[in-house]
Amino acid sequence: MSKRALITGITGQDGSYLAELLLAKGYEVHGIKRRSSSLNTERVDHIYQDPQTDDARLILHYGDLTDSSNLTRVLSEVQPDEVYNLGAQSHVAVSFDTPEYTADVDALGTLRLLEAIRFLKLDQTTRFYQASTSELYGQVQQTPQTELTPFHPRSPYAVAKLYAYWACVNYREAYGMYACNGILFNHESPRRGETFVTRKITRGLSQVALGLQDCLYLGNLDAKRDWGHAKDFVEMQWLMLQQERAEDYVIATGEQHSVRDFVKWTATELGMKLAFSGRGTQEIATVVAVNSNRAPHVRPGDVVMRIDPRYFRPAEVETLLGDPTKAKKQLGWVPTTTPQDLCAEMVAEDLKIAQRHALLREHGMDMPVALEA
Ligand code: NDP
Ligand code: GDR
Repeated sequence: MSKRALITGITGQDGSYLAELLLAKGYEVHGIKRRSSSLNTERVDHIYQDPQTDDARLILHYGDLTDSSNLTRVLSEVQPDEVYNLGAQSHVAVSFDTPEYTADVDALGTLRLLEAIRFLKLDQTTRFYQASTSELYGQVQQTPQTELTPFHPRSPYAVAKLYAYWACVNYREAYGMYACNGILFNHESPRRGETFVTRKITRGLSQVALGLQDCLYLGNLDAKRDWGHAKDFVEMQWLMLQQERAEDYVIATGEQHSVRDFVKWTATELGMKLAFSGRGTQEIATVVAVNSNRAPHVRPGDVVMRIDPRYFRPAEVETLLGDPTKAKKQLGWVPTTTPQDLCAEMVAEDLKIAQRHALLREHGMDMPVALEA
């Protein structure tokens, strides 16, 4: 009999890669999707199977982490061997605007799931993965960060995730549940949401290169992150649930770069050489040389990046660097993608999207390009 998994957040970046991985391993995969006014299944459309067919192995259920009765019903119907709780209001900056909602989904949503598992007496059979985060370290107490580094969350998002982290540990200790926290550092891909910084940069500068946008506006360029590839990271989520004992693991590349570095790599991929000048909110990036085959709409002297203070956060996480030694030893973790290769892959995909937009524009079939990011 094939294993059955339930993924919250299946329509997100990680959910879509994890669903692919589990389907390839022969699982029956159930996912919870939210009702929205426009379609929100774009990331899983390519693996969607018609529910009318008898052997459909990807089944989507409407639901929401704020709705206990829904979660209980779906869990009761599915009786999963493994639950991956990836659903979340996952944007740190947005959590300052919607702190209560973020706590409801990210903190209480996790508790609702754990409690539903217990209520349905699935706690001795169902394994649980919690999408914990390097944001827990916040104002870092020690570098690099390990499973033992103290937490100091710096946003409503991180505070909510801290609650979820401890709820997961508590259900393991109190009820003997197989429940793991994956403390994952930033991971990106061409499927990354458009408002996270890496994707915003690769998408924005691709549009600048093709004349669809004049300039990219960013916030804190000095922030440093440990960026890996989402595809690599979801495999570790699965592996954490295949061990003899439930434990918590840091997953990171062990390499750190700044947002400014990511802007430079992206520009290089697009055939632009940039010079950064000015300080703080006055900093700009000017094109000093350009390959006009790759960035036909850009000229030397163009300012392609400026700072918009709106993108600074009330409390910033300045620097994160993970130490994945435990995952390397126990899970055989080896990151396969360098951050520069990750950037190149993201640029290649965003350039294709920008080229489609440019082509439509050329033929008078202009499609509005989503602006706020
Ligand atoms: P995304 O933002 O891409 O996906 C989030 C998913 O959660 C989407 O499917 C979204 O649905 C769903 N969701 C949002 N609100 C609710 C809700 N109220 N009820 C049910 N589902 C909801 O995130 P990622 O894939 O990048 O991240 C996956 C998880 O890992 C998240 O919990 C995130 O906080 C955590 N994490 C991510 C890291 C990263 O670098 N990517 C690092 C560490 C942790 P919809 O599509 O409808 O919006
Ligand atoms: P993060 O990712 O907050 O680390 O959370 P994000 O890409 O949003 O920010 C990374 C850093 O870049 C700085 N920054 C900007 N960020 C955004 N979004 N937009 C900008 O214009 C901009 N300019 C500079 C930020 O200030 C920050 O320092 C992500 C999410 O996926 C979380 O869910 C996850 O838990 C963590 O990664 C690990």
